[in-house]
Amino acid sequence: MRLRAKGLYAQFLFRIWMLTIKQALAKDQVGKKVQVRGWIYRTRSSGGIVFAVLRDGTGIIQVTVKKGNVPEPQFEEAARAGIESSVIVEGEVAEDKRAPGGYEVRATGFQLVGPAEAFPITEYQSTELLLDLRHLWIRSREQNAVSRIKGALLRGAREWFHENDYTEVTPPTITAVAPEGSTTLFQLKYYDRIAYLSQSAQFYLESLIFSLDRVYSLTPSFRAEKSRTPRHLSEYWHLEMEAAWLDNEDNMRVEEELVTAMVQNAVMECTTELQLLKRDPASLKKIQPPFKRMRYEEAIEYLQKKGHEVAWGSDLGAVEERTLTVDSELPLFVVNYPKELKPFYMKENPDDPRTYKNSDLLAPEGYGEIIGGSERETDNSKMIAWLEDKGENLENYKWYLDLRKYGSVPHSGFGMGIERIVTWVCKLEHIRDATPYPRTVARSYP
Ligand code: NSS
Repeated sequence: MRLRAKGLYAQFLFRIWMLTIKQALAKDQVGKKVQVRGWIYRTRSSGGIVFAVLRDGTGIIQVTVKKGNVPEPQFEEAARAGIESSVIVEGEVAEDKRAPGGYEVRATGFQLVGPAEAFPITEYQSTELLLDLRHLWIRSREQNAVSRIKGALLRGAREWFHENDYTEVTPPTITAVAPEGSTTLFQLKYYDRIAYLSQSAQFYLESLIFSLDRVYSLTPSFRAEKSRTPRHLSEYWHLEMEAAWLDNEDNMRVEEELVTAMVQNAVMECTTELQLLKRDPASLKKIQPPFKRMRYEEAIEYLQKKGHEVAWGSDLGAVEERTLTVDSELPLFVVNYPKELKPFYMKENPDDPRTYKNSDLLAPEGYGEIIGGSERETDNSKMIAWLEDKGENLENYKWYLDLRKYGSVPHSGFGMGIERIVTWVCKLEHIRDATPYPRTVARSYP
């Protein structure tokens, strides 16, 4: 509080502006007196000068603290301050080609706010250790970039939905239904009975279209995925939408437009962050509709030609999805899957009743499925037969089946795994790096 008050006082008296590092790196700051604050990212001293690189949420900047230019006790503090100490620096912005970003702050004042003990993360660390120290590793520049890109993708999505008259709604995450099958359910004791953590908000979104026409939600979804893979989390952020009067074709057009809006917003807001992660923004600028469509049947033929041992009815796993998209620059829709591979709520395809009117959207470069969507079945008798066959308790689905009884409409929707799209856009090897605190079979700490 005292520091804050002091800072404000200084700004008021001397018009020295507290800037974010991104702001301080702008050309028009050269020669101006500024304050920046953040954490020490790197530091070294040589011959009476401390070269510290400071980071905040927006970037990094070099600060030079020269003996004689700041009061002696402040110089000593600067020389002593280790990596991850939090500091406030006052000084003049100057151009320096050798500094990261091309500018530096030449300090006239230095305050050590929170000294840091020897930081436990050094340059080369095992993946396991970095996961144990996740609460500290999230400060890394890579993790910072991923979080900023994820934020930009979500902002792009919300803007698209807003412009297209969708209402954001807040479905529950404690439920009695299992839209995606009972094998991946997390069960919890809910007072005197059993409930589940939600796999998908879909059924609730379906109910809300009768009030709002077009809705979307962003919620955590939970899947007890027993196998360890680079694309499955036990808890992930699920962006789902549902709209009345939409058929499967319209649904795919929404997906194309939404993915494009998200990716282009990330390119616009986060070019530097993408480059830091070695993702060329130019490759993302090409993400524009229309995306290619391939029937499941064609996908199987293509995979067979490429030497995969698959037949009609085989599920497409990570390996098959990779083959389908490894050479493409655009996402690919695979449409009309066989019924036995997908859930009961999908609408039968009248052109080939062995299949559904559905689509999975696969990311380019072999990243695999990012969206699953479909037109919804409106015939209760078909859904009841399936649920009975699977031994589901129909009582839990009574409310859902009610929706078809009172003013049923053709409708469609889809769900996007946010960490899946982040993995692709950020060119990550493993989905766990697409979220600050990954939850997997092996890990619920920290
Ligand atoms: O199971 S989905 O394919 N489909 C649904 O849940 C529908 N009920 C959504 C809807 O129509 N409203 O999951 C949708 C997406 C899928 O394409 C992946 O991108 C992602 O959710 N997903 C996951 N991401 C990370 N980890 C796991 N385990 C995971 N499972 C699905």
